[in-house]
Amino acid sequence: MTSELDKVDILVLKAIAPDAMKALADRFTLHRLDLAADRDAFLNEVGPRIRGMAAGGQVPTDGAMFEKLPNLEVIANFGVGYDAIDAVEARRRGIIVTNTPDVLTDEVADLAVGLLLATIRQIPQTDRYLRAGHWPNKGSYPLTATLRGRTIGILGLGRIGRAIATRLEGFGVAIAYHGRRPQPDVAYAYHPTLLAMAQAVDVLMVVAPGTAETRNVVDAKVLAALGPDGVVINVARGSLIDEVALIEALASGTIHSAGLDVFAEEPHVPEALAALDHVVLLPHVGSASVHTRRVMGALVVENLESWFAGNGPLTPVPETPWVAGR
Ligand code: 8YV
Repeated sequence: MTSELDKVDILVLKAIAPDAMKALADRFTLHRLDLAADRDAFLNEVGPRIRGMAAGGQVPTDGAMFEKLPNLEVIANFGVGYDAIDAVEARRRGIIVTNTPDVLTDEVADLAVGLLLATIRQIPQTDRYLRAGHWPNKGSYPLTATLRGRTIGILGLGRIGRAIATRLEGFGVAIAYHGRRPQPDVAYAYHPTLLAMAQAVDVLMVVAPGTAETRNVVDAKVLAALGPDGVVINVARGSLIDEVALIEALASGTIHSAGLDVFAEEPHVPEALAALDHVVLLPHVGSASVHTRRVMGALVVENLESWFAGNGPLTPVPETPWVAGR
């Protein structure tokens, strides 16, 4: 790599994939915020030198941080969701934001379908039953609910939502969706409101981005509309679901069960949720395979390299102040 790139100081908010960390260290001068004993003192010292950032891990990246990074040009986020970054404030300051779309779509869709099956057929619970030695003593595991005959409502038919829908077609279930607008190229039933969709389906698959508009959209009313056979699967962001209302709906039997890969206050999961045996809880692992984290990491590195080589960002987010071809 050129000596020009060697001079660029990059702030790393949290370690990303090992290959990417190595590639970043080879090409740039890295400053690890996650290893700093006193983050404010660290940012005061290195902040003015920082021109690029490798973001991720849900570390808040907002105006307060930008104040300490007056020469920041680009933020490359490790993940497709960039709700922890204030992209509008970044745009106001002329800072480019990139994310990692496409490279994780199939991985997250696979996990979503796995979580759906695990939740409805109680796969983790049956594993626990066997390991606890109950099979020889208590006999077969109690019969479970089924995917058969269900209608799946997808909240957010974006890249990942579509990949989930494509997989679910193979399971012979009916598919519906809700989003900002109907998508003319799909045959799935469109519902103009989330509540109307919840009334029409018995699985709610949450895949929409975490934004101010989607905060707590899955509320007590939506859960009640799903009904006692209702199953909620969330692979998006915890912020989309009113977690207190969800716990109440699960505890009271208002809905049947839930499979959650994301939570409101990660990595903290409410004890009341963990105490419920009919939910399946995962520690935010949607994209977490060695393969997919490697390609996500590579895209973070490529975005930073491309920017500092003068070729613009490769995968800018929609809010970012970049006009392709300028
Ligand atoms: C995270 C994710 O980025 O892509 C996303 O939006 O939620 C994940 O892939 C991952 O946890 C790394 O922070």
